Amino acid sequence: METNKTFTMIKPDAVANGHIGAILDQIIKSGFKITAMKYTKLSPETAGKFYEVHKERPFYGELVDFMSSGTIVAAILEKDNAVEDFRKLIGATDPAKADKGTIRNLYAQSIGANAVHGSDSDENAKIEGAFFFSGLEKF
Ligand code: FUP
Repeated sequence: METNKTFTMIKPDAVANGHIGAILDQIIKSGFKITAMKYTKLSPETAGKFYEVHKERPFYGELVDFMSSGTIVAAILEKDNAVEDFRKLIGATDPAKADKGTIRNLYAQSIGANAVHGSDSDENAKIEGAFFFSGLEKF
């Protein structure tokens, strides 16, 4: 299993609040290389499919509504130890608990509108990357 790739989304709150540039800058300055990127809006069906693993969770409906409420930026990132290092860079799911200087500490609104997604395992990085990007030589 490759350990040098992860998948991220800049979520609708951070896009709407004008933080795309600052977040990408922080990602690049932290040593990640962007190897694919897409600026798009998810339909409720697509957002529902992406978050299917959370289907039974009480927040699933809200999560799907939120993720399909506005533009997002999806990207594949490369770096040694990408999944773990990126989870450190974004901070805890709940921005109130995210370490100072992390992306969620700086830009997230709430546990739901939490600015960015980062894959939680190499296996999920592969699945999530393929969900948005296919047929590319790199992947
Ligand atoms: P994370 O891996 O940090 O994105 O967090 P989870 O996989 O636990 O949750 C996925 C997404 O569900 C979060 F980004 C936001 C949303 N969520 C809620 O809205 N409420 C919760 O209590 C937990 C997660």
